[in-house]
Amino acid sequence: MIESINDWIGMHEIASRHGNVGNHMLGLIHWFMLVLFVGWSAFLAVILVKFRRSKNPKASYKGMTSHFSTHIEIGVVIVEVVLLLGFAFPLWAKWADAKERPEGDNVVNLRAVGEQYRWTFHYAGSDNLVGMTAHDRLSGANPVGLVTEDPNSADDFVSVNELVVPVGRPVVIQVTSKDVIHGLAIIPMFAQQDAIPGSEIPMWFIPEKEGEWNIVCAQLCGAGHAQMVAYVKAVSSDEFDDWYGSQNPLLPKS
Ligand SMILES: [Cu+2]
Repeated sequence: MIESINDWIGMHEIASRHGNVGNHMLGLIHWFMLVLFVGWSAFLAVILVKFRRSKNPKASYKGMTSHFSTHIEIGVVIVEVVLLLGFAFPLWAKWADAKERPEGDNVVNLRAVGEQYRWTFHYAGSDNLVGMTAHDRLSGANPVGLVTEDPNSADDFVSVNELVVPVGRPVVIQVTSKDVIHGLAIIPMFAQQDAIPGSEIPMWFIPEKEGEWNIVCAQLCGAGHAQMVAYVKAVSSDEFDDWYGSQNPLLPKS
């Protein structure tokens, strides 16, 4: 019942593990906003009737004489400070902590490189280690700037505008950009991260449902922003391994 308000207002379907928690939270917030909307609307209606001109021909210059509203306001401030400092900040610190990031053979490691106007997904290859990259190595043939001398880069491959992920395994994406600020918004995975030139910022999620959805750019990045659409394809773990194994390394074998 609580989730249904999200469907009712046209929220996107969710396909990742933590996304269901986030969506549940959004459901609660929407119900809460509905209660606030109804409450304040009723308050406005009461005020309009109660203080109508025919009943109050002369304005009162004193207003309220009790401190009731001051106490309420202080109470609201205290509750909000507790919510922010006691819950929101610690939860965010835990989520952003590198020690909490999934690790191991099971994890899919990749980079997402934004540019006007496409996403290049740079996968780690069979060693599951993403090769070193450098800005001065960027070229048409090397769109992510892989450093040839790094042994970890030999098996790395890229997928342009198609992000393939396995259901049930953690996906860790280092998000970056070649030119301006972009935003990697994978709405069904409930994950979004700005892509900032010069920074590699991690985001991660565990896909829970097979399917194919759009990835949109979440930052107004130029005239072609609206065309900057990629795809996320969540497949079974076996199907993912087949796809992963069939990709050609970006760098030619020397
Ligand atoms: Cu963009």
